[in-house]
Amino acid sequence: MIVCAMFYALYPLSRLLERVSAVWQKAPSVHVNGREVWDGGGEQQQTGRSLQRNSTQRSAHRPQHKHTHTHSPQGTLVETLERGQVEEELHKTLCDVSQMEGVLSETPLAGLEDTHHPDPVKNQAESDNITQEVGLSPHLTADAPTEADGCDGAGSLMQGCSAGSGGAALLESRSPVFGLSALLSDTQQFQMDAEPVGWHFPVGHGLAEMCYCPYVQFPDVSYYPAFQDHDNIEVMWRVWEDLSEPRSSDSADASPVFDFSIMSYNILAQDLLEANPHLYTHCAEDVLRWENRLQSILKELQIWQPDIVCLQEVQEDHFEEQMHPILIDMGYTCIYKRRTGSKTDGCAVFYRSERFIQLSVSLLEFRRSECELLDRDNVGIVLLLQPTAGPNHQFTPVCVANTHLLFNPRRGDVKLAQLAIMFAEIHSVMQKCRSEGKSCELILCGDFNALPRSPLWTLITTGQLYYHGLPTWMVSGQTDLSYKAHHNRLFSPLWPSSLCITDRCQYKTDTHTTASDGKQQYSHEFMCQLRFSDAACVRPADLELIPGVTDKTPDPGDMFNLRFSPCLRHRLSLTSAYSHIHPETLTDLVTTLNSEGAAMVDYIFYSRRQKSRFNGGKESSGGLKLLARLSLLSEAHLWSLRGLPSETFPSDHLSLLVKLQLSE
Ligand code: KL2
Repeated sequence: MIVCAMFYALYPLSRLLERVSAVWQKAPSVHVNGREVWDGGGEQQQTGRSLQRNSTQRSAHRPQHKHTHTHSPQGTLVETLERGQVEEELHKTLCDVSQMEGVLSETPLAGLEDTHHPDPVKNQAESDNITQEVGLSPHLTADAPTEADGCDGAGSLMQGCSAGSGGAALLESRSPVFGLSALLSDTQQFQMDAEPVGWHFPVGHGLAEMCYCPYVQFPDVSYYPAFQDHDNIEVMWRVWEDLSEPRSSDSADASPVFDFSIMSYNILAQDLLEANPHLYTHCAEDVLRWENRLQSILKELQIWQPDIVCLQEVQEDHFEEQMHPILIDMGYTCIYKRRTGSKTDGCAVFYRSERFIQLSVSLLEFRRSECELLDRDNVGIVLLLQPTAGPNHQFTPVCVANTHLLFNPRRGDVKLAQLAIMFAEIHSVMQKCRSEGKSCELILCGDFNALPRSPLWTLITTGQLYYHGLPTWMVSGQTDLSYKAHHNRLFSPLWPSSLCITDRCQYKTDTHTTASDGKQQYSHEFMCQLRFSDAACVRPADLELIPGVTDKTPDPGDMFNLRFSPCLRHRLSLTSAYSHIHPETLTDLVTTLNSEGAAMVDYIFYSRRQKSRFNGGKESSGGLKLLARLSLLSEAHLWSLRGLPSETFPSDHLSLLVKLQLSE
């Protein structure tokens, strides 16, 4: 017995000492923002929520690192840890270790294998808690109270401003390569003599050079010193993915092109952050402070210099007092639309005045007094921009649309109606453009509060959605409410005809256009409406009577279906610029993360240049081509960076940034 007890008491202690000595000998770790980073693989069942606790615990025990921000020549944000700080850290951590030894000698039999927390009893209790919470916590919760009614009180602002500089040249792309064995290895690795595996990170010029990090430090050894044998390790988490194809030597390919970049970014309104503190329990106070977040948001804009910026959750006072003056100085024209009712945030679009001329702007409110369904305060902006080019070239205008659809996961019906209004306005703007004989391209950005492959996403990307009997909670895919006995389902018509929007997501009043030859052209929708009008039902006397065909009695069922079929459609042919799966690791990529979960809900959709069947599969002229996109991260990677918001990423969403090419 005594021998047994001695073994249990001394074994963990010896493990600890071994680790300390191993770390002293050789244990440089991966650092981001001057802090060690969890690589997402140490404990198989570890979730974001448990990680968040680790990081909180750690920050309570350790002094904040001082770190410096540097900009690489490409404007890439990199942060470097200084060696002196590391050594200071080392000293402090050793003190932690000796304290821990004291605790362990008092409670030798409890929580021996777990070195996360100095107090093993507390540790056990916490991990139970975590498991429970993870099991019970819904991915996302309904927001009925926060999305409550309110009276209209829209604030909008449009401002012109001076010119700024153009977009940066396309960076050479290289995706990060992660050593899988490093992800799966455990702390035993520190005792091995063999050459350890590590991570490779793209760094430096064009991200082509690789930085080799020989060791990865896991959360369960996070009490141990952070020691580096390099002066600096620069780690870059988001890299440019180059999607451009080499240009062929064809004469057709020599046509002029207009390259530009566009960003979509939900910057997390401070009022919403403060209204939902339970979503940010994993964050240090500092990263939640608006002044700090604003600086990081502006820095991101300065680094990437997007030609067009579509923001969501922009708080009105922050926009007017802080962002707008700075953005004007940066050379942007700014358009802002606040949400209606008592909501204090809204959508904004900024574009470089030097690169685009504004042809039209529509500020949309989705709350409609005539329609009971549309009682929410979300808004959208639809712009028509003319790219500025040399005197000899005229590129087609680009319609830029930005929105933040309703969050409430249960109200897919409202989301679809809001999207239909957006589509109807876009269609109207593009039709107007086409009626002047020009073609028109489209970029639709925003936070759609819907997951990839959800019915709402399917409608956007395929142009149609058969929804008959679909439960409303299923529309966005945000949460699974199938366990509920009763749920509302979607049936035709989705909204009353008083909204004047058809099931093709077009305004009913968009009856005709004037073609370039001056002839009036009536839309199919318009003609269908007239089908059973009195004038149309006057049957010429000599017309042969064929019941159901040439008689004048319409079939009521037919009439109903004609006006609103159980299928929503649109003809905007949109493609998502981002894939929702990492091409190498096949993990889900996310655009938002908080204490309750992570998901992809933000998108940049664009009208893609079509391949023509008639010219040997080559791309037809016109249309947008995706050149590059700034890579996204998986949930595990984001948690390894302490979740969102963080010092590196100032919102609970990541920015989406793509480079597109317009050809004549
Ligand atoms: O998911 V969002 O966050 O696109 O990042 O959009 C909404 C939510 C935003 C505007 O309504 O506020 C957030 N639980 C969690 N998040 C909420 C809730 C809620 N009940 N209500 C609003 N939001």
